[in-house]
Amino acid sequence: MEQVTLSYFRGRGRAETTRWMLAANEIRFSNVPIESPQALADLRATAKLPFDQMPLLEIDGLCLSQSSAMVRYLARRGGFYGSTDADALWCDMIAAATDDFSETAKQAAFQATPEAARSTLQARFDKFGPCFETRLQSEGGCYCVGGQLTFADIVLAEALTEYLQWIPELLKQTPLLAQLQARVVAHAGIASYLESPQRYPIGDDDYVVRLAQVLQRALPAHMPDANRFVPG
Ligand SMILES: N[C@@H](CCC(=O)N[C@@H](CS)C(=O)NCC(=O)O)C(=O)O
Repeated sequence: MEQVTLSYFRGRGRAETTRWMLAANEIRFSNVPIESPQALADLRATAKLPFDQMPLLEIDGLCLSQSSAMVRYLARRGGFYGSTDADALWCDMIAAATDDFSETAKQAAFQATPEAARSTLQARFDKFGPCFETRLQSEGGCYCVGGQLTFADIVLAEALTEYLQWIPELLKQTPLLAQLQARVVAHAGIASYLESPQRYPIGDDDYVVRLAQVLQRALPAHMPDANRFVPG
């Protein structure tokens, strides 16, 4: 049986939505952590990265690049793209808005202080949260599209889960979003993934440093010796 592998840093980052979608499909996979500039150079030398970027998902004899393409491939594979063209369009629109919303969570560990991260996250939630809540309300309350679980719910719940780790009381005023997040994390495949050793911890300073080291790029300016990994 084919091994499904996901090559990325040892962390959630831009690979996490793909992990949730693999879990929703109950597809077993292995994380392949890329932990040094040489490991990244070796991966690039395989020509499996068409844009020289991670993550890389290897599945069904294919090398998938771009996390949004991975999520949609897995949505089609598992029937998480709604039932009609209009459903698919709404899935795409909600997932794209979720990309805008979740980027702030991906950047949170790079902020100078936890307070700065929380305040940026709260402002972003204040912009998008009511829109997502309204959408859920207009769809009957349970799911974002067509009364069934789609990848839009899964990526939105993944983003909300990140936000909640920073601001536990975030969803007090948006009960439908709170219920959606709880419903998705209770999905059998996703719940099992979240309890597994494959689920990495939330990004912290160590993660930020490891990422800069692998990419040989500058650290956030508030960190000591911010250019320590930049080749001279
Ligand atoms: N839109 C892409 C972004 C991928 C991306 O920026 N990957 C980073 C690591 S998180 C990377 O490989 N950077 C190295 C580079 O761009 O050369 C996705 O979501 O997959």
